[in-house]
Amino acid sequence: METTFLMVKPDGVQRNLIGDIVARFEQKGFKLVGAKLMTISTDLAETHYSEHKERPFFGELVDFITSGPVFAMVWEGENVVASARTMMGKTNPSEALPGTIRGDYGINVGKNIIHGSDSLESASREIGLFFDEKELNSYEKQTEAWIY
Ligand code: 3AN
Repeated sequence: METTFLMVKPDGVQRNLIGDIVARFEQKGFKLVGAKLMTISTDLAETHYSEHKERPFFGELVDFITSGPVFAMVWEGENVVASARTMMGKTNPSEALPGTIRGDYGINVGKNIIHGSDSLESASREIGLFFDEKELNSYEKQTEAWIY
């Protein structure tokens, strides 16, 4: 089974979207294995977004992601990395399809509500940046027999 790192960004927290976003992934059939509300330090933000260091919007991105609490999560399931990206919709909410999180709730590329790892490698890196091993829960769910 794959795991991925998802995070409701400060705009999603302020707009009361944590519950809706968690519900979408639960209802899809994925399993929540870790979650916490936290405020990201500048150091962590710069490390997390280091691949965008040279981009003109890097400063803005770091300021935004540290501007208020985020809801960090680890989800587990078959093909969860790619499925979560599909459920999130395109980076620019104006191009994201209705039915996706960004398509349903976003307008602006800077405030696009949710982050999700874009590959297995980034998932493993990002989970390690945001969570301690002991914060991740391994458990069985009865419903899995009806999902897989
Ligand atoms: P995604 O979050 O879909 O993986 P990336 O990795 O291309 O997208 O971008 C990381 C974050 O940088 C995005 N979530 C978005 O908030 C921000 N971003 C991307 N492009 C722009 C832009 N042109 N202006 C401001 N922020 C941007």
